[in-house]
Amino acid sequence: MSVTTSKNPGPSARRRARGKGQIDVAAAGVAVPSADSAPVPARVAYLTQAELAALRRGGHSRILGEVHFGDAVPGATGSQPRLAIDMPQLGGARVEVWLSELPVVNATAGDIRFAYNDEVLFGCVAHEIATQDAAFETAVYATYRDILQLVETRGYPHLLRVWNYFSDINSQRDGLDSYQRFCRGRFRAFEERYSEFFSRLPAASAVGARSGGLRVYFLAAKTPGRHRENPRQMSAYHYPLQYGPRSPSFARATLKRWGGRGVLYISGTASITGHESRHLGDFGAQLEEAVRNVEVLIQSTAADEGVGYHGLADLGVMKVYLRDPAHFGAVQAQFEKTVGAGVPVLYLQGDICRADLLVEVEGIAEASI
Ligand code: 3EB
Repeated sequence: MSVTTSKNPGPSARRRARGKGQIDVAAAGVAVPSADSAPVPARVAYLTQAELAALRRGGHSRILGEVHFGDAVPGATGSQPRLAIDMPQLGGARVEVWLSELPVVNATAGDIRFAYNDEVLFGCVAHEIATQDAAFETAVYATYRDILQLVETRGYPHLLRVWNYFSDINSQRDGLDSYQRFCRGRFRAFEERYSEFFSRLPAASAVGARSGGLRVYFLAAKTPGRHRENPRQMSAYHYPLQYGPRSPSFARATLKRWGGRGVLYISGTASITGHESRHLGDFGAQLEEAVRNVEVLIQSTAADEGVGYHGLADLGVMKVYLRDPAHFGAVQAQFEKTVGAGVPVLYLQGDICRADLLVEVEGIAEASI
């Protein structure tokens, strides 16, 4: 069995030529990284259930974590980081699997399950809580406080990337929606822990799930990355008050150099320029704007940080979030035309955190330094 993170080579010869991010899953269930991937300690593969089962049967000890998106997602058992998120997958059924090239140790701390190798710590947490009342803010605060405490005490104090999923993200109660409550709780935890607040905020996504309270998973490292902003967008942590009493605490991307490779963890990116949502009601134009934002983020990182990115062709894996599943066919066709058909994508049905947005994209780009 051979699984690569770039199946169905797309139009990009560059993407094909590099074989970037390829992971061969041998019949024995051992991940054999390609030569140029050797220094990167954690990579994402989107695997079928059968591929994942084969990995597990082979006694694969280098799984950092699994994220299961979909209807019939399994509950978490054992100490392995395994998260179930109630977001339908459109046009496929893959598991997001975080693979390590180094030996992995599993552990838990309170309700956080985590796994770590010599370079990174991957963790996840699920809280079955109502997201529409004031207590949600406190639960988010406590979750982030626990995560920050964990990564610091374990020696992986640098958060690179965080994913947040919760139900009723656009539902208003007492003048605040759940996303705004989320932002307040997260802000408080970061503010309490980080003295140089803005400069330490990691890349992130925050997207609505159908049910299930709060789900958070994260990647942290022993050594720092470089948090990046997008020249086309106002920093989210500087958004004006109209979007909520506390601004969203995240960077547009985080660049991490692993050996000779530059890995860019790109935050959830929507049709926002400056601080305003653009192309209301037009999912095609929103997708185009969001992809343009990603492209500029990659290119500006290349210019400022001296990493050999060219643009969209450097994307290794992506997620596309759609509010309305009826848009899937058209979104997929447009995505494959602009970004390419070769990049593995999870298409997920979920509510974008601003009620006026229809699509959001995120991904991981990789190139040699
Ligand atoms: C935006 O740019 C769109 O609150 O963690 C994107 C990525 C968005 C992350 C977050 C929110 C978050 O404001 C929304």
